[in-house]
Amino acid sequence: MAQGDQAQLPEGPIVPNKTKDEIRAEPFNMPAGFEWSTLDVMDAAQREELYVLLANNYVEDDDALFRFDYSKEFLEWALTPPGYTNDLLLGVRASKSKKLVAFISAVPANVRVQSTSKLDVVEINFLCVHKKLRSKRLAPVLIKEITRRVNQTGVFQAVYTAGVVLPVPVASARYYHRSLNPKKLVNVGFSRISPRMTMARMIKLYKVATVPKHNFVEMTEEHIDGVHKLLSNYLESKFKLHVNFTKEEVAHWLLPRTAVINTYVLVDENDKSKVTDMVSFYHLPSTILNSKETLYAAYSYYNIATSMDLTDLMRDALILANATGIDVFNALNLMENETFLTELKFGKGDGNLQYYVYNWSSPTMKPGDVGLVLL
Ligand code: MYA
Repeated sequence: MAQGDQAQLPEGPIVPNKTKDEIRAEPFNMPAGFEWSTLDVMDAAQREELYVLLANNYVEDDDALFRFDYSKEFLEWALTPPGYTNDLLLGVRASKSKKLVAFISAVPANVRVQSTSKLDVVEINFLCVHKKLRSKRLAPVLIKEITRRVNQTGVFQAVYTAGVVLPVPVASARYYHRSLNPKKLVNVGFSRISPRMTMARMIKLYKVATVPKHNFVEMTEEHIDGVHKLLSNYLESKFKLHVNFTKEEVAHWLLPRTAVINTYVLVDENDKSKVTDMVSFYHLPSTILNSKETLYAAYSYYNIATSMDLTDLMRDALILANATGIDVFNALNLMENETFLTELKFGKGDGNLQYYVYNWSSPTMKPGDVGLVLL
């Protein structure tokens, strides 16, 4: 049955799980001249190869003005969470030159989807085919092969996001952008000066304070338990689609890494082990294609306010993010983000980001039901 028919099915798998014998044992054939190659991103040379492939060939905006420029440190973070394996960091090389020309990744996670509280999945990301090899149906082979490899680990569902509409999204979210460096954003074509606005007024409009209002501190190992409790309770009580993080995963995904992920916490004055509020954002710059300069962007990750209003917390998030030297702060209209976007002067972006759960029938959800941020 095609994924497109899932709306009529009850919640659950579309195609039943396979037994080991039913899963093809050998890799799918590559077109002549290409071969499979798993990547070890902890190896600096291989990480560099992946970086170069993505920096030159990964996602661009519709007008081809910008292309994502995931840093090497970011790729290491994104691809090595607890339980990852090189077998699912799947590359394709040209057989002769050994040049890396395509890639797709799967890393393990456990999610809630609607009434299914615990489902082992992989998160699929970084599907990329070199520009010179486009439209040769390499992508479907990569997808089939990663599916086979994931199935061999006993997992039959996956979550992923894409700008394009494929069969069948479970939710559709929209990016919003908060200018922090309006002059640069206008100069590089990211923003426009609207009628009746001047650059001077724009700079004033988007200026943020230099010091946060609340006493946020950078997350350290001593906050892992507190963050795990706060985040798990929050996600479980509010959203229909979210990750069930282990403590090890909280440590991996949220402990600060320079120019990759920032996390700040507020602890209870009377019980220092209790984290009451958290702010987090990750760094994903883009190459500005006509100038080869870089647009520095932070993306809202997981933000939770219990001792203050969420808008108040996000005002501090903007101040903390601005201090890291970014040009723009981006957020999807997921989770409770709609409550602060207007007041904090976010502008609506152009494209949608579609959320998918592979091989799982599920009623569609509003963006506010989604508590999952994929990188
Ligand atoms: S989303 C990011 C995707 N990457 C980019 O946008 C980077 C720039 N673009 C490229 O590198 C290429 O254009 C790509 C397609 C690689 C996207 N997701 O080989 P082709 C279908 C799924 O001739 P190319 C992310 O990483 C298209 O509908 N399918 O095309 C999440 C057509 O199929 P069909 C896509 O342009 C990825 C077929 O490919 C996407 O050379 C989740 C054409 O193939 C897309 N984003 O290469 C993947 N774009 O004919 C699914 C196009 O049927 C995972 N296509 O319409 C599924 C779960 C797997 C694990 C399951 C485990 C249980």
